[in-house]
Amino acid sequence: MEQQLNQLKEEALGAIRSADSVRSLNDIRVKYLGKKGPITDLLKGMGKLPAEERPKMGALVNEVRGKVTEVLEARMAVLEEEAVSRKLEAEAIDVTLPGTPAGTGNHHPLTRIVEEIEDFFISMGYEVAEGPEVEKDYYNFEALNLPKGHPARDMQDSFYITEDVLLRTHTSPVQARTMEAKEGQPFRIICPGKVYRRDNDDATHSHQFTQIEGLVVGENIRMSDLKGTLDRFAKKMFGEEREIRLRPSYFPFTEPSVEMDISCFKCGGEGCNVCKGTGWIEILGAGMVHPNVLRMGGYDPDVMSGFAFGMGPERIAMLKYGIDDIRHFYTDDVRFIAQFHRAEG
Ligand code: FA5
Repeated sequence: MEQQLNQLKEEALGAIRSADSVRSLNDIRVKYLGKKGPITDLLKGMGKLPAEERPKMGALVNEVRGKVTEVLEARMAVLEEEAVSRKLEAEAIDVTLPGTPAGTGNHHPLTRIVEEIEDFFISMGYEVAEGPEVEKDYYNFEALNLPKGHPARDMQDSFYITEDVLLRTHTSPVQARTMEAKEGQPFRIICPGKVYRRDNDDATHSHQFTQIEGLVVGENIRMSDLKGTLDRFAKKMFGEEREIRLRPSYFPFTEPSVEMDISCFKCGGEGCNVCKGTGWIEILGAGMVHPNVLRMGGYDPDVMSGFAFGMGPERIAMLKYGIDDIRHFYTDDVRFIAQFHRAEG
């Protein structure tokens, strides 16, 4: 029996040494030390031994069981530690690796240009005014000296909602609304907003685009004030060395009316692809407020005068940033928008 025990011990210790996982070691524990294992069997068989041999054999079985348990527990500790470090290794995070940058948003180029223009006029004492995009025919046309049937209404193809209501075709109705609200007082306003026209979309036209309107009304407001204001504006937006020129034009709500060109910022006036060889680039329409418009707005044209201008910021942004198609502003391609990220001041 002693020999049997020693053999059993060697077998168990060998199995323990070669166990390579906590699970297989647990199986070994059950196999050798469990209730149905050989050691328990041996202990149970002790009763059959002669009484004088029992203490010796009991001690021997206990010794074998103690040894097997001790070695098994030591091996178990090693395997458990290995398992933990394997798990940690698998879950390890290298904090020295560079992080994934979180994408930050930035202003749309159109928003930037509108804000830049607003800031310039605010610095000159203008208030920002707003008006509805769904507008009465009266404010969009009639109050601007464009009665029903006036041929110049065809200059701006309109989206009518009812006979008297339409999507505004320009920001000029805010002129008429502001004059009504100011009740004869002098004022300066700038009005950015969306406008709508039945134009076919192409590289320079959109059926919905942005305009910025400016209007100054007061005593002794003269053409030279308009020219000085637009000159400062052109230099601020396109560089101090810019020249402006005013060409005669026609708008029903201004008299005289002009269109303003700036000297080409690419070639400096010599002629290039941006200015189509002319040296000049058209930027906006403007003029002295027509006496009829002042009168309809509640101002006496013999006492008060004013100047007005209107521009398309998409076209200005296209020129300033060299954008070749107006549709880029509306197709929301982040690759287009992201190009203006770093330029943001
Ligand atoms: C007007 O709308 C006048 N209300 C401007 C004005 C205001 C003149 C005050 C005098 C006094 P016009 O139709 O030219 O004018 O349009 C003004 C600007 O809007 C143009 O110079 C152009 O930059 C822009 N624009 C016109 N149509 C389109 C379009 N379909 N897509 C994009 N921009 C356009």
